[in-house]
Amino acid sequence: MDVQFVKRSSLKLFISGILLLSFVPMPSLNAQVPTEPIMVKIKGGTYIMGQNDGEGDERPEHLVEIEDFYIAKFEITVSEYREFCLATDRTMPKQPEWGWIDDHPIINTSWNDACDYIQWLNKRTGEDYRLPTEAEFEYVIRNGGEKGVYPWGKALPSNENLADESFRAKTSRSGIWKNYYDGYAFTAPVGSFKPNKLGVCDINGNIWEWCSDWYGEYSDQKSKNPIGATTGKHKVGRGASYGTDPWHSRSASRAYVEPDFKRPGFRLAKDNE
Ligand SMILES: [Ca+2]
Ligand SMILES: [Ca+2]
Repeated sequence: MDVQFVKRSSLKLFISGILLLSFVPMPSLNAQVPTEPIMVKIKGGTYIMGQNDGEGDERPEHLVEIEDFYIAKFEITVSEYREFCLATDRTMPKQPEWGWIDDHPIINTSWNDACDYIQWLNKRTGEDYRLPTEAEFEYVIRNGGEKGVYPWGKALPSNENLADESFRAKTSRSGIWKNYYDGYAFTAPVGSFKPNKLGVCDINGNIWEWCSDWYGEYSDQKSKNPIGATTGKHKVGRGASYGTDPWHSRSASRAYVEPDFKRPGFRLAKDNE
């Protein structure tokens, strides 16, 4: 074949390639497929929710029946939340003092932020993610409804990032788990510790997390898949964090804040696979 012809053909191909590329729409960040969480199937059951000798709002202990559901193995990470912010032109929450680290849990989100994230993810994936209910959350903390003050029994915790000696060393705070060394003064990469008996990580440590419920009083009646008060002023937050002392790390411990309060993180749940 004539060398000049080959050269000219290659040049033509090259130029038409460039022209073609300039007309093919490049995928934007909006078109990227969002990262979806790894979900763990939780087998339902009946358990005793609350703690009669805890805080007043943990009384009365009452029976709750939970149907099978799915919960995310990990808290939503900084990088997952950043995808959402980039795709929706939203600013990230207030950066914590240790900075944004991709595989750490997102923090400083409001309940409304969490709902916006879920709405975006559902729209993009066609899935039906939601926040866990408070009753589901306690069920998972309790390894599927086990009794007891702490999910790890009476010994020191072994698989959660709590207010440990490294937290005291950094902050001089005294409300800590004495003689417990988990190695993280602040947040840890999600899944740094062994999962609980249900296969879920950081459910009672690292950061505290939003539940779907309006905060309300417990009733002594048995309930099935309770979803909290019908309305209210505060939303429920659950699970201990890197800054939580022993009293507030109890399985039944409840927190409640206004839905635009920006501090917790969150994880997703789902009814079906
Ligand atoms: Ca810690
Ligand atoms: Ca957590």
